[in-house]
Amino acid sequence: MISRIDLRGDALPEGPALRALLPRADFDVAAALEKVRPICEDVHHRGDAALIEYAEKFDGVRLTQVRVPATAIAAALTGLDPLVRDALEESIRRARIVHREQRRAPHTTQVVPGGTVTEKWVPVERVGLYAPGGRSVYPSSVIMNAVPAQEAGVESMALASPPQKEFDGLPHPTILAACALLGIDEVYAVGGAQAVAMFAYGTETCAPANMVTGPGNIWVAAAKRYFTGRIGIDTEAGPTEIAVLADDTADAVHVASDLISQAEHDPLAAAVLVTDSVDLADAVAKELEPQVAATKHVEDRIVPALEGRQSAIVLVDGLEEGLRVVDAYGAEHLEIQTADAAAVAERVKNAGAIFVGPWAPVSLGDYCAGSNHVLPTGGCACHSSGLSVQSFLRGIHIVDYTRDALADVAHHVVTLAEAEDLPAHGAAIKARFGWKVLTK
Ligand code: HSO
Ligand code: ZN
Repeated sequence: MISRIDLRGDALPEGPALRALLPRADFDVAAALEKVRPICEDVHHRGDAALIEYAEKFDGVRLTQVRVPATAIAAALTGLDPLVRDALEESIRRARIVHREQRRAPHTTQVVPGGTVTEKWVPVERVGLYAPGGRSVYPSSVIMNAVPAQEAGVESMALASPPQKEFDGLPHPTILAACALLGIDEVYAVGGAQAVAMFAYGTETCAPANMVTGPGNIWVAAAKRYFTGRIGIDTEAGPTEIAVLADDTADAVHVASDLISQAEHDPLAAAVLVTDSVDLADAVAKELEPQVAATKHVEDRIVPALEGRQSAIVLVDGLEEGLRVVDAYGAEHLEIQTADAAAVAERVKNAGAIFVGPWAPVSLGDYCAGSNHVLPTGGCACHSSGLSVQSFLRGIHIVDYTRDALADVAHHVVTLAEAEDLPAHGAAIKARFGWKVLTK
């Protein structure tokens, strides 16, 4: 079912050449960009009327208003299964424990006597969160987006999620209930690229936001790319990925179940096992069969995900090569199922999040580890991090120099200004000292 890539024998190539040998999904955001551009501009020009029209076109729902009434949010919480409520509350509690410790205090550096630079951290003022509907109704993702924003001190937060036919045009009730548990009372029944445009431009009912975060399909990713540079975004979330680096100490039953767990998200989801043990590779391949057959989303997601070109068992010569492969791949989620897993995890350079040993599967991180599950996909872990309090903060430098401290460095500033052919820059210094700069 799952393909095999055998990298044993010859020395592994470097960098991009190694990456080219590894599996990855096609997720062509650039092509989708052309399609979302007119939608975004339509929302810009026609506001709520455009949103209502798109709800009818894409979601098959006739809305009278885009804002979800407070009574509907409260009713969703009342109707929530108490066991789900308990679990969501525990997820929120653990996420808060971790994210609260990510807050940053201002820091002042004394550069020279009389000259300081203070870095202060200021939360983004208003954030729009996106929660997908349809196949991916994930209240856990509402938590993973809202908690870091709240812990960062974001004051204004709104959520958008597609209107659902079967719920009278409201977003899915568990999404609304999660909002209630998180204290989010500004919710819009708007989905797709049009939701990102609503937050970016604002409409009659929704004030514009400075930043949009949250997972979504390719249209949401394309809309985020369209607005990049105008508003902040988290990452363009692509299909979920799991890589497992395992040796012959790993339990094939666990490895197989973890691979399937992320394949369950999407037919384009990626499941990659990297191992130096042919026995483990064989055992996992064998174990996948009955486990896949026994689970729910077999035909629509898991089989296409595992059989797709984005998934594979990769055979390597030893752990060192395994580490090179997982670093080249830069998985969204990386499990280390080896002897001395913690020491191996220490050595990994590229991954969205690392799960160490037999008792920390990705599913734990998806819901209740306290870690964040909004993570870089598609190899973006090589340059970006997952969502955190830091994502919602801006560091601002405050520069404070005395006359003497400026006088002391003035000649260097003037020299550099002249070297860059920007004499007015130098003049701004000279003007403060009677147009004379003391040369040292
Ligand atoms: N594994 C997904 C998040 C998720 N899993 C939501 C279950 N629900 C991407 O990290
Ligand atoms: Zn998941």
